[in-house]
Amino acid sequence: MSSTSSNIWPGVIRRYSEHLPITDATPVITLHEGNTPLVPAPGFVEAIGGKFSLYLKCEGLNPTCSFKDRGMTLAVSKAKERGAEIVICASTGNTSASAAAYAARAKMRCIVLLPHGKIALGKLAQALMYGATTVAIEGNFDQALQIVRELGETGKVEVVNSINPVRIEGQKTAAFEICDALGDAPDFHFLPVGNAGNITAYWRGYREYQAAGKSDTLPRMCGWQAAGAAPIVDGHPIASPNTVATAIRIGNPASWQGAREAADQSEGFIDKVTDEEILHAYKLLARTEGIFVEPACAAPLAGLIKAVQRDQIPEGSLIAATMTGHGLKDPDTAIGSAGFHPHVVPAERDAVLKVLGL
Ligand code: AN7
Repeated sequence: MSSTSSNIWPGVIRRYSEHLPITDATPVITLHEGNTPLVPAPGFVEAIGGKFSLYLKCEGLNPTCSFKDRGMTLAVSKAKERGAEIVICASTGNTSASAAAYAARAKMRCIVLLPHGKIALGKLAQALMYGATTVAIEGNFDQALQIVRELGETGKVEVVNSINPVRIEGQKTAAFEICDALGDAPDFHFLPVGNAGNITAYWRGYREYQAAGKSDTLPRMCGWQAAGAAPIVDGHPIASPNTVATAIRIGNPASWQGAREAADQSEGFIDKVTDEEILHAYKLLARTEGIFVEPACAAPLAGLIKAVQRDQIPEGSLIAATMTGHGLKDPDTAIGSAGFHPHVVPAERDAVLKVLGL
């Protein structure tokens, strides 16, 4: 079967090539990322007393189970085009998993700098399995990113953090997919904010699609940080950020300005929620919809609960929310949060019936 007659989803670079900075000379390094489902979540909306439609962009269904694959396919393809041999990133986990996978696919070496002891287990497993060289930093993400910036200046390595502008270009394709699925942009877009690349990317994507005549409206961009790591909301960098949502444990976001512009230009906002609120929304989503996301994704869901309480969402609104990473990324938080207290019984039918009260 020739590639033109194939029905295989080609990945975001080939699907949205006219909107991306590539040429015929760009080698396309893809794991056929993108095309993730936009899942209605009426059970969650009912549980929180909302009167609107909520659609979840389930980015945990990308090849490495997070949204990072959209930007990484482009970052690694462009690095390969330039002849780079080594890619490097700092990461709270998902960027490292994605960089390691695409580097393996591109036959490149990958180095990842991780905040020691603060990486969810699934993400670490991915970086190790894909063969990345992992360096554990006795410090946080912001410190690791500073080191990566300095290593990038040596010219020996290609930085694939979102300070590399092509990462943002790739990530904007999620906004295109949402418009393609809904027929237009939603009224609101909720998402978690850490290093702030993704909110910057979505806003760019929505604006470019409108400018290209492929959508008519623009959403209000509503970003959510964790209270212990909310530099944009608090108005200053946080030296020692902390939150159960380790993915967004970031105190000095690289795309701070992009996030501010997205919120301000779209008449949206950036706000914060506590870890307790995050863990409540995390479990509520799993139990009302059968959708298991990692804790960072629950920040915008907890935010939605807050927005309903504050009466900020007009009746009948259409809201999209990005579920940035899969729940299996962080099994420790899941088990700790749901509680594991097995009923240990003899291997007998009656014992099982008895313990179940049936
Ligand atoms: C699941 O992997 O920064 O605001 O190093 O993994 O674009 O940073 C991850 C961020 C949200 C925040 N949800 O996105 C990294 C990293 C999940 C994430 C974010 C991240 P940005």
